[in-house]
Amino acid sequence: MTKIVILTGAGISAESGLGTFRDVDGLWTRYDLNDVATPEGFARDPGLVMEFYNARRRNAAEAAPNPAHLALARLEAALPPGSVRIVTQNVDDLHERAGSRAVWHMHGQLVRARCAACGADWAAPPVMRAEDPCPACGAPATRPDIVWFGEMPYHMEEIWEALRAADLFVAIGTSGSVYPAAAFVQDASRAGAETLELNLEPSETVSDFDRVRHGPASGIVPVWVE
Ligand code: BJW
Repeated sequence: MTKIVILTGAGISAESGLGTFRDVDGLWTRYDLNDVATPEGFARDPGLVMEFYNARRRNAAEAAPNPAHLALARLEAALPPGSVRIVTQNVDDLHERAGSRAVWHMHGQLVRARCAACGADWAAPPVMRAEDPCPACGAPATRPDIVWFGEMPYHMEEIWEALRAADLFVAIGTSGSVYPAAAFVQDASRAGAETLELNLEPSETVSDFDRVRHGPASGIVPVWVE
């Protein structure tokens, strides 16, 4: 059975109307990532960080999966169970809403909340406040279930194991500027996988890929899948 690991980034959701981070009109041109995507920023101003993620949760809920998300769901459905694994850096739920089942959210999810005191996690309400009590321990220590800079991404052991077993590694809509995800192409290559980049433009790691195809995800992903 051929094993395919697909890494996705903000570019796959761009045509669903969700902003990327580093493009000309990206989120990091409007917000300082040190303020909204670090534990230190959250400690300084939890209200600002909650506002940032409450707005993104609202935008993601209003967005719909695009042809790229739908094509990946079709690919998973068409192949034997266990053949396709999506590792997404995205915190939206558009892969799941497109029908993908085998999805790991390495940078967390907008639809989940987490307790900074005991680590419990639960379904996020539409509007979250840092002083909301944790349902498990009662501490007023609610935070978004998001992996910020300096924090350990989720599912790392499982991801490395999947990369070691992969026959094909595909990166879609990611700039290749954030680690450890940016190193997955090298991890997969070393383990013998063929590698393919599908992105609007060459990423920072483009030279590490065996094959590349550049264009909007809604066009090139369905073409690759069919
Ligand atoms: C389209 C398109 C269309 C547009 N169609 N394409 C090694 C060296 C140096 C530093 C480090 C290192 N290792 C770790 C670090 C530190 C740090 C890091 O990487 N810093 C860099 C800035 C250098 N990393 C961390 O702190 C991570 N933790 C960690 O490393 O823990 C220790 C560890 C050690 C060893 C092993 C394992 C772990 C945590 C990183 C957390 C990232 N968090 C964020 C924000 C939270 C989530 C959120 O709010 O949404 O995650 S940052 C932000 O960047 C977000 C994204 O998931 C992530 C990646 O961005 P992405 O998806 O690539 O988006 P863009 O905007 O950059 O690119 C979009 C691309 O799409 C572009 O290329 C466009 O061309 C393309 N595009 N439209 C197709 N229509």
